[in-house]
Amino acid sequence: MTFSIPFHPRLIVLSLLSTLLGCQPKVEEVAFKGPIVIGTWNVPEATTEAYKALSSGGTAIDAVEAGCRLEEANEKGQSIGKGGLPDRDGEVTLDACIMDSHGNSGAVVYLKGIVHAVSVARKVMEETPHVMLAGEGAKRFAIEQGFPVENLLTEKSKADWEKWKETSLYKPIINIENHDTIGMLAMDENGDLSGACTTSGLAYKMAGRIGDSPIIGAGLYVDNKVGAATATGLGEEIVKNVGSFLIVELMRQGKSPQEACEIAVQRIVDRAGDKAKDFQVGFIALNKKGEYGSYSIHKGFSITKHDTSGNENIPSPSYN
Ligand code: SD4
Repeated sequence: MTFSIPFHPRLIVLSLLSTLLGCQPKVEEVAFKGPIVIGTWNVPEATTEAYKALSSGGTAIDAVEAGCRLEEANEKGQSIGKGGLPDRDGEVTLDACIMDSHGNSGAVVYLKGIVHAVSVARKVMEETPHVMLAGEGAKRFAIEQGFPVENLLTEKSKADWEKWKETSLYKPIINIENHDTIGMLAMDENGDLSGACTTSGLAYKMAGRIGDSPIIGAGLYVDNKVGAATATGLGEEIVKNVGSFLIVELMRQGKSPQEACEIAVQRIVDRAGDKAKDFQVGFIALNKKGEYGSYSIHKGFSITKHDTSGNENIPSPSYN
């Protein structure tokens, strides 16, 4: 399945100009320019927030940070930021990363007590010589940067964890809700790409567990010459195939974002075999022309896209 490119007003202007000048370019020769933002799952408020940044001349990196921040602050989302479900010891720990159009990246893992993990990741990228900070060090750095410390465990998530302890059965559930870890990709008016991914990880994970979301190449990858990809689902399976990097490399070889997402899912299914019945992985991708795609192992995944034609949640095609 291939999604079509929205017919951007700039293309019309370029086409009219070139007709007047007597040289009609082929549409494919004209690079599509943003703004466009896509996000994993049904996140219309986050894409609206990101698009607001893009349409007021903001950069793609500002847009993805703004969109992710909105979900991190949303206490109802139990997979991200404040209100995230805890690990099996009752600790909410956050993982996030961000990558800009120059190939810079920053990440935090096992971050406790700070809501806006994505912004701490951006600070790691911009203010330190490193790409990733973990645990206590990440928290100390966030406090130095002026981030407030908060209790991230809400009453609802605490009650759910206490209920879970009655059985203590660890079994990540496919599409537990229609809204989960957020990965966002954006192209700004200059045609530059950026991405971000933020999560509280899998509910009731072992203390110290890190998934794909903060790992550059697994949960997110951006190459401003080619495109960008991000992931959601069972991180252990995404890491093993370096999913987001794979998708960008496939786009580099000429695959569309849709084809690249499908091949990456197929790769995971081929490796995992029968076990793939029991876990979900979903990818979204955006290329330099503004074409996008999404694919998951199981039904129920979706992509939210905001471009000049509006804000839309689109069910993702899937392998099963
Ligand atoms: C993780 N990929 O920590 C994340 C979880 C997730 O939808 O995406 N849930 O493995």
